[in-house]
Amino acid sequence: MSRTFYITTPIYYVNDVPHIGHAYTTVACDVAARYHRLIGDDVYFLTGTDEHGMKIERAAHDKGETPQQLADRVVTRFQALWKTLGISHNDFIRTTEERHKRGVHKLFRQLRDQGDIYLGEYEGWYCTPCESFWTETQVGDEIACPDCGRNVEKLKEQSYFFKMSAYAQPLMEHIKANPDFIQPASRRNEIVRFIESGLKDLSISRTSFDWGIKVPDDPAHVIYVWFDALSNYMTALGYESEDEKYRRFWPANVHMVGKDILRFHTVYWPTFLLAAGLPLPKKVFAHGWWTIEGKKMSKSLMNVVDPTMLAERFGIDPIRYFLLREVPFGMDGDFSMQALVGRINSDLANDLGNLLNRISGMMFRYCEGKVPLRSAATGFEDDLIPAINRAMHDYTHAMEEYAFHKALIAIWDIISLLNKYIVATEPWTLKKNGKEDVLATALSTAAEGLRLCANAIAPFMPESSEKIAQALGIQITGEYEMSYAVCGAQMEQMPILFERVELTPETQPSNATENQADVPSLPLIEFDQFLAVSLRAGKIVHAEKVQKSSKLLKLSVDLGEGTLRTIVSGIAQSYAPEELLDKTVSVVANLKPAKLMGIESNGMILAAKNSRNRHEVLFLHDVAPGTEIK
Ligand code: ME8
Repeated sequence: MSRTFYITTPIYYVNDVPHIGHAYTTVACDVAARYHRLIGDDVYFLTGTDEHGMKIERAAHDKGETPQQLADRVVTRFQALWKTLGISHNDFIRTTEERHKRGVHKLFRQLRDQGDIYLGEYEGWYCTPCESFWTETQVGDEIACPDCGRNVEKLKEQSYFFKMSAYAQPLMEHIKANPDFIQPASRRNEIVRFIESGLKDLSISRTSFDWGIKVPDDPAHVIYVWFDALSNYMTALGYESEDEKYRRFWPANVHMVGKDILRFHTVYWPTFLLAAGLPLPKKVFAHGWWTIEGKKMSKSLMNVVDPTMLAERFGIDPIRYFLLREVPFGMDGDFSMQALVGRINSDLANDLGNLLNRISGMMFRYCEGKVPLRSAATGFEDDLIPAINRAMHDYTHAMEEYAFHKALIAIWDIISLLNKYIVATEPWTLKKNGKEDVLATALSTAAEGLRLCANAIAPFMPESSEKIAQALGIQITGEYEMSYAVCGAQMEQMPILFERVELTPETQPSNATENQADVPSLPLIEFDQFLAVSLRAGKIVHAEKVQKSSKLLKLSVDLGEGTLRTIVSGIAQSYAPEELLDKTVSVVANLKPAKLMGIESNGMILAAKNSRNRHEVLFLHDVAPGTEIK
C-alpha cells in the first residue's frame, strides 16, 4: 500500500513581491513532493496566500481598493511565479476562500466551547508590519519591534485569549517523545528553551481593524492572523466537513518553513491542535535565510532578487539546482551572481553536460544510438556498480531527510565516477581494437549510470531530466539501483541542455567595485617580468595516456615552429585523449624542459581546477598555432 505524503509551504503574504526567499521554500517542497511521487507515495502538496490583516487593509486603503480587490489583483504574482518555476502543487489555498473561513470558525468554536478560548483585555505594543504584539521588555527603551526594528504602537483592546499556558507541558512532552518533530536539531533546542521560559495565554482576536475572519457570534472581533493563517494546513483538506482528503492526509508529514516563523509553527500551532485533540504535524523543518551578497534582502536596499528574472536569464532548472545545491538545507546562505554562474558552468555545463555529450556521442558513433546489451566485463564494473549503488543509497537517505544538498552531492559523485569510468575503459580504443563485446559493456554501463542520474535529478530539474530521458529512450522512474534496464533503448540525439554562461556587466552584481577591496593583495611583478613568460597558442595533434600514470597525458603540440613539441600534462582525469585532438590550447612555451615519468616535457598547458577539482583547460578558438598570448 502506498504511503501518503502531505507537504506544505507557509502561505505567503499576498501583498509581498515574491523573491528568491519565497521561491526557496516552495522549490524545496516541490523537490520533496516530486521525489515522493516518483517513489510511489500518494502526495498532497499545498501552498497558498495569507490575505488578511491590518497590513493588507492599509495597503488597499492607500490604493483606493477594497482589501479583497487588492488580494485578487496581487495573488496572481505568486501563482504566475509557481507556474514559471514548474511548481507541482496540488492545491493553492487563499485565506479569503469560504472553505478556509468555515474551517477557522469550526476550530475557534470548538476551543471556545470547551473553555480554551475566553474573553479578556489585552494591552501591548503592536508592530503592524509584523502583525505581532510585543511585551514591554521586548520593545525595550527604543520602543521598537524586536524583529524588524520599526516603531510599535500601544494598543489596548478587548480580546479573546487562547489558554496556551495550559498546553506548555503537553507540548514539551510531545517534543521530547518525538525528537524529529522540530528539525534541524539546533532549532529544536531553541524552541525548548522558549517553552521552558514559560508560555502565556495568547491574544487571538483584534478589534482595531476589520479585514479578517470575524469571531463567530461576535463580529466586532477579527481572528488573529496567525490563528487564521496556520489553520490553512487543515482547512485546505476540508477539515470543516472532515472530507475524505482530510482523513487521508492529516496530519501533515512536514510543514516546511523559514526559521523566522518557526515559533508560530512549533508552539502556537501545536498547542491549538493539542487543545482541539487533533494530531500534530509529524515534522516542522526550518530552513535558513538567504542574504544577497552579505546583505539582508529588502526593498529599500533595492537588492531583492526576482526569481522570474533569474529563470528567464539562466533557465528554470539551473535556478532550482542552485538554490538547493549551494547551501546545506537548514543553514543560512548568501546569494551572488558569481556563485550562480560558477555552479552553472562547472556542475551543469561541464560535469553533467560533458557526460551527456560523451555518452550520446559514443553511442551514435559506435552503435547507431542503440544501447547495447551488457557483455564481456571491462574490468572496472566490479568497483563502479557497488559505488554507484552506494551513492544512490546516500541519495535516497538524504531525500528522506530533506538534506537536498547531500542528495545532489551524491548524484554528482556518480557523474564523476561515470566520467572517470569512460576515461578508464577507453571505448574508442576498444572500438579500434575490435573488442565489440567489451565496448558493449562499457557503453551500456555508462548509459545505465546516466539513467539513474536522470531519475535522481528529476525532482530537482524536471525539464532537463525529461530531456535526458527522452534522448536516452527511457522513462523517468523512482528506480535508484543499477539494473541495466537501459539496454536495448533507442537513443535520440542529446540536446545541449546547459550552456556555459559568462558573467557579463549585465549579470555582474552592482556592488562589484565594493567587493574588489576584499581581494587579497598579491605580490606585484614588473611588466618585463610578465613579458619574460612566453605564452603561445598550441594545437594538439596527438594525445595519448602515459603508461602506468592515471594523471598524465602525453601531447604532441604544434606551436608553429615547424616541429612538434612533446608536452606532458596532468589532465588525464579530466579529459580523454580524443577530446583534446585538434584543440588549440594556451601553452607556456619557454619553460625549462622537465622529465615526467621518463618523458621530457617541453612546455605547460594552462588549466584551472574547477570547484569539483577537475581541470578546465583554457581553449582558444580560431587562433593559429604559435600566436602570442598577452
Ligand atoms: O511569514 N530567505 O509569510 P511571508 C529565505 N504569511 N526564506 C525566506 C526569505 C529569505 N530571505 N524571506 C522569506 C509569512 N522567506 C506568513 C506565513 S504560514 C501559516 C504564514 C520565506 O510571505 C520564509 O520561509 O513573509 C518565510 O517563512 C516564508 O518565505 C513566508 O514568508
